[in-house]
Amino acid sequence: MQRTPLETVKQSVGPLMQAASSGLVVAAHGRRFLVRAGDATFYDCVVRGKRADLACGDQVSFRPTGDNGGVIEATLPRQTLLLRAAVHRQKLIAANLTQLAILVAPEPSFSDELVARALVAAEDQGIACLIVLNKIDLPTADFARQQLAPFKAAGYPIIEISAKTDVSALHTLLLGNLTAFLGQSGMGKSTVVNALVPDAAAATREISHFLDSGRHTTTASRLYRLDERASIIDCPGIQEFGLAHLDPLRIARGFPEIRTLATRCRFNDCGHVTEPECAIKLAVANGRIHARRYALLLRLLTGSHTA
Ligand SMILES: Nc1nc2c(ncn2[C@@H]2O[C@H](COP(=O)(O)OP(=O)(O)OP(=O)(O)O)[C@@H](O)[C@H]2O)c(=O)[nH]1
Ligand SMILES: [Mg+2]
Ligand SMILES: [Zn+2]
Repeated sequence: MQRTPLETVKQSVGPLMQAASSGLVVAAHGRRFLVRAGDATFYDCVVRGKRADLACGDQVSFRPTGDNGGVIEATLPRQTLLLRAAVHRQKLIAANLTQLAILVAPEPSFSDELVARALVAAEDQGIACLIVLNKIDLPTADFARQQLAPFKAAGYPIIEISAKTDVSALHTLLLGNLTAFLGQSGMGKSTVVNALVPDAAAATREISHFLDSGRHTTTASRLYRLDERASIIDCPGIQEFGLAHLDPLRIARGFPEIRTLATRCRFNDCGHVTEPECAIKLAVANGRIHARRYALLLRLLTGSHTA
């Protein structure tokens, strides 16, 4: 009897091999990934081969292996990829983000350079950015506001909240977006996410079980679905944000107010540092561009490339 090609394949693969499914990476920890399939079941997956360059938000094709395990076989093309990079090492933060919410707080103190770096990496990917000032219930909130003035001048939305009491100011901004909450440790990212996600406690239990960790500080990124129109990602705290994957021109373009004015520089490839007739240096001198933003640009152009 003649077999069709498909029957031949089935025969050689055998009955143990299950059909591939598609899913979304909802937690990433080292080489392990929690994947949510279309029917809302979770699979504890590994990646075939050596490379595990996947992140929360990635759409994948995987093959269930029984007992809720799976092997990821392919990643679908990404709309965006947020990453940080040292010279020989890069760390993926999240895939397919449409929005980045950088969380800062009056206490512990935050680094505006870290904020600037994260903004540049997101701008480079066309990801919309906003800054969330959390813990405005603290008496030191005004100092944090002053520290954010350069970003406000650059046009970034700054949303003020106190996650312990009210996060409603964030709701409408999340609609239609996959938003990651990123920032230094202790800024309140998980507190915000838990306040936004109705069943976060249950989801957190599910994922802590997966990661086998009961620690307070977040050790792995987690994606939560708010409803059919909005999902959010709680990221572990970061201390540094290397931009080694971006050349000086791309770093400068990551500053929207500089990007807009750079067309007026005498040279097309003006680096805004030593060149004559630079519209950016002129704008800094006359106050149109905030001096601190320019200082941050210079730091990013010459600064550390740790990730
Ligand atoms: N006063 C005050 N404290 C807050 C607020 N939001 C969060 N906190 C506190 O800040 C601390 C850190 O909060 P987390 O949500 O764990 O911070 P995180 O950014 O997730 O930290 P990592 O996971 O380590 O990156 C906790 O003790 C929270 O209770 C707030 O609006 N006001
Ligand atoms: Mg956390
Ligand atoms: Zn210039």
